[in-house]
Amino acid sequence: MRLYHHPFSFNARRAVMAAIELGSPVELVFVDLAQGAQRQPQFLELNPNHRVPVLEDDGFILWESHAIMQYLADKTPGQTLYPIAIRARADVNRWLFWCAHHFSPAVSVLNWEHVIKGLIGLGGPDPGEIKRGETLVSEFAGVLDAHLSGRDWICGEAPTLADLAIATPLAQIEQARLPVGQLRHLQSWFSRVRDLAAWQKTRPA
Ligand SMILES: N[C@@H](CCC(=O)N[C@@H](CS)C(=O)NCC(=O)O)C(=O)O
Repeated sequence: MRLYHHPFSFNARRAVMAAIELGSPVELVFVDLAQGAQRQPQFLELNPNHRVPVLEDDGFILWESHAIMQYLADKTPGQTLYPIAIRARADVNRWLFWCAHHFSPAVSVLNWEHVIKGLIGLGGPDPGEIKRGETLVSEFAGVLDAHLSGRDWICGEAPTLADLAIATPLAQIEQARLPVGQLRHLQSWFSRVRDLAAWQKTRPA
């Protein structure tokens, strides 16, 4: 299997982390986003949305990071990251959708304003966007923090796809000035995720 990624993409990172934790036999293929490789015809054939990650498995092409995580887990006999029991699986799915629809987009606003715009020379942060991003992140991170009170992991007693998916947008926690410093349950959980081998192995150089 080939997994197209970029080391600075938190969307790609969650798929790469899942592959590592699951022991999936993937070959990582670097897509040079800074040079616009994702808009070249060859890549657009894989993903017309011009985004990483993309998984290629013997002619089957899959994009969307959360779907890739689920697929890799489903291909792995005996794995524990994505429970089989219907309610346990629904719980993980709930947090994966929450990540895709609420948490990641909220964090992306502040990542864009505080980190990416500067890197690609698009000028300073927009105060209106920062306020919008801070409001969104505070709201959703607050939900996560309350959920993590008395829990080590988001679903059940051990890490699942939910922990991997939701942690990667926090990678730039300081540079993106995410307003989560006071959220102590979230902070302790995030330090547990940072101890996972997959987190260490996917740290951008
Ligand atoms: N919903 C998608 C989002 C993927 C995404 O936005 N990837 C970004 C990198 S973090 C990308 O490839 N951007 C390149 C572009 O927009 O041209 C997923 O979860 O896979």
